[in-house]
Amino acid sequence: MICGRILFTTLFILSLFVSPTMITNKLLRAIIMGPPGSGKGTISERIVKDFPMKHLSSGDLLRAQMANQTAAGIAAKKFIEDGQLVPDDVMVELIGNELGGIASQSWLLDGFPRTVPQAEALIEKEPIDTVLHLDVPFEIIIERTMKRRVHLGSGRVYHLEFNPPKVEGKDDVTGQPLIQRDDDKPETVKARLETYQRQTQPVLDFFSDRGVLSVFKGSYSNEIWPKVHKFLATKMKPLQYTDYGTSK
Ligand code: G5P
Ligand code: MG
Repeated sequence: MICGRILFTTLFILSLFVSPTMITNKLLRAIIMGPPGSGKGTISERIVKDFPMKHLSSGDLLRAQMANQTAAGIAAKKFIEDGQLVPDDVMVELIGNELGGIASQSWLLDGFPRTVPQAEALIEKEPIDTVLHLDVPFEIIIERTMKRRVHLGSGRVYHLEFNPPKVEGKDDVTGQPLIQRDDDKPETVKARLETYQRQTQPVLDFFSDRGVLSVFKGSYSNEIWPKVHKFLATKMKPLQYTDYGTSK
């Protein structure tokens, strides 16, 4: 009886030190989807600034593997340069390994899964809570990707007009050089859009059938961003809200 009281009192005192964030923030398993150049990287950078989540981009991961000339990077190079998808077995293993390393955190997967077999392999291992679909018209994408610049080390993404670096050609955080992606040539972007229609759009139906798909329609990231923030805030407690204005 006395032991029970001591235990109860101890638990009560401990509970006073647990913040509401710790109680309400269950781990969130989220995916962001959308055509090439739709703003997945841009919106993901914003999400991880305002929500306690880890961003994992399959494209950034592949570009790092190519730069380091790993076996996966060498296998992937030809497919990426042709605007085709890297084989499912390579991707499932690569992403599976990475997810293993961040299992204790909430995460946001960008660029994976991109085929129905990848989606099936993922949900066998991970329950997916929510899938954000950036539904951006194809017409505006080619111009966007031509003016894109990226920082290879971090995956930070810029645009010569929409989101220019503070110093031309240099990453804002590290000062290292920015590069233009090899697969951002207009003909490769066209091939990537076709690949998306053929192989990735069925993944949207896959998640819609499972009741976890939310669609965010719009032509500009600044138009889409407040809606994404509002939606995610219903799933987990935000750290803040960053306003990026209304520029297009
Ligand atoms: P990636 O790297 O996943 P994609 O094709 O899915 O490549 P991408 O090109 O990275 O997607 P994004 O992330 O959707 O596009 O868009 P972004 O970078 O944020 O924005 C594009 C540009 O537009 C930027 O310059 C940004 O600043 C600008 N921008 C954003 N919003 C606005 C706006 O409102 N206005 C304006 N004016 N500009 C804006 O995959 C690459 C390749 O890797 C392989 C495939 O070969 C793929 O093609 N791959 C896989 N293969 C098989 N399976 C997988 N799961 C694979 N994942 C990757
Ligand atoms: Mg991207």
